[in-house]
Amino acid sequence: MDFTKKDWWKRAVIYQIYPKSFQDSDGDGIGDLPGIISRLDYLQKLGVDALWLCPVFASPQADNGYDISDYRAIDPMFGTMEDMRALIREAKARGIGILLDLVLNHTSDRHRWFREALKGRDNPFHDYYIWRDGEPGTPPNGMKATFGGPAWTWVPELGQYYFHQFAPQQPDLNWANPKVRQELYGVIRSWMAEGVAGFRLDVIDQVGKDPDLEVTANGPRLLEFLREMNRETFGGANLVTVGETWGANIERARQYSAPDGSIFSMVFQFEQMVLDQGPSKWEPRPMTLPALKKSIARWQQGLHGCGWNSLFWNNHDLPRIVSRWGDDGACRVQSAQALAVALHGLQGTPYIYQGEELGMTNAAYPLADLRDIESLNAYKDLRARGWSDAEAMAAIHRVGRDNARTPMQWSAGPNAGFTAGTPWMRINPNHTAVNAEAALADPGSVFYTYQKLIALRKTCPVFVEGDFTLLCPEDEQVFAYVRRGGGQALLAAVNLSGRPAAFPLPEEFSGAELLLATQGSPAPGALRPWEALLYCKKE
Ligand code: TEU
Repeated sequence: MDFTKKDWWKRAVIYQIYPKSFQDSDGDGIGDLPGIISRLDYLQKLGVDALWLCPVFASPQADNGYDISDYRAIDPMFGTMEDMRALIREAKARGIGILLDLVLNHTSDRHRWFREALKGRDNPFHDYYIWRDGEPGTPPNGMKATFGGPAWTWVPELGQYYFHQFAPQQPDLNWANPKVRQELYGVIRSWMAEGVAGFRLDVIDQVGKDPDLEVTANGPRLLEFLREMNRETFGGANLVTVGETWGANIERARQYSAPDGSIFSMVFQFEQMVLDQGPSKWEPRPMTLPALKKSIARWQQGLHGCGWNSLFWNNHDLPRIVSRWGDDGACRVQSAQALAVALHGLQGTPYIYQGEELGMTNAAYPLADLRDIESLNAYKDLRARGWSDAEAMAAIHRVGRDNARTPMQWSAGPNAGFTAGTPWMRINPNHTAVNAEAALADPGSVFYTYQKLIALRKTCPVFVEGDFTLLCPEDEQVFAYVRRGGGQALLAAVNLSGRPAAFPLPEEFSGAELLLATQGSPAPGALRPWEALLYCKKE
């Protein structure tokens, strides 16, 4: 990718790496930066333009790096600053940029700022965090932490509570304090000086919070803070910036990703990914294809020309898509391919989460093999609420974050080629069949569908520029849409079910070029189970 071109990220495909689970190089059972360097050729072959690394900064790992104790240091488990510089350099040599994951909403409770803050109310760092006076046992209000329990933790020595949206080990920073903001901007500038291609900003729509009003996302001062951050750091630097914004609606997303570049390049929003979530993430509700299509269509049309979206089915917080909305049994390959095509035909910047290009699946591990703080706390909570062991485990197996975090499956060999030591997290036993080596050797594999989709985005302008019209919105099996722009029209027709589906090719595409077909020559008027087709024609 030519990173000097304006808005290069609109043409990019980004690959997300969970460094702990990608590739170990030194046998300690934990993935590391030299391990990533050793796999750059694989990533170049896939064709991706940038890598988003989940946090690799110094961290006690209460939340696998989303609890940072030093924003300017690499955690020794991942390597050194020199390793990071080598990764940036080696990736760049292959046309690949590096995105760092900045967690600016909170720090670790081991961060020097928080250790200082605990020393007294008059310590200069005290006001870096959010404190309220109170009495033990009576938190300022009833706000709950995402990972269970109250969002307020009592510090007897200070006679105060501090606020944490996530675990108690992740105290929220006080963005209302201008010194905090300046510290963080300094961090961003120091990483820009290292030559990164951009940043993913963790839960960034929460930094304008007002805990007294019980407001976290989209708080009263949010836009002011985000615009200031932009002006003082990456604004005008032609980097890619991705704001993780769980709480964004379309109107908000237009502001966060405004084409004037005043905040971020793009949003990373979850409306589609929570359609099957009930009252809590552990309590599902049915999701229908028409509902999914309607939501996607709203966002496609709502941001066209006035904002920019991320396209993803997976990340490190979500279960594997092939297990979730595909078929991870007999039709694993076909359904992974169908889901890939359905997503990569859309407007936005596609993200591939490590192993998605192999069709990696969920892993139903016993409690002892789970590692995620969220799942481990949820198990206790759900049991305390009267759920049986089987019910709690079924929920965790269905949506737990550990599903995404099992080590990358490179080969059928010992530990899937991930480590020569003992892996920090158990490896999915299906690595004997599902692995990169096997995928690379099979022209019909999921890997090559992704490779082709990435290449198409680079050669056909309609992928980047086209508008969006949904076809057959009520059809419960077929996801089909037409996009027009850049002198081309694109038709995507995907059967997202395991049954054959009727699909008459729209007349105007009868002579069009077949760009991609996942199951050989298309059958007239129909789509095979999980079949996906892309047609393109000149306009
Ligand atoms: O996630 C934001 C977030 O809101 C999630 O914690 C979400 O609620 C949860 O995953 C649902 O299961 C980001 C990171 O992506 C996540 O890994 C971190 O744990 C979290 O922030 C805290 O930094």
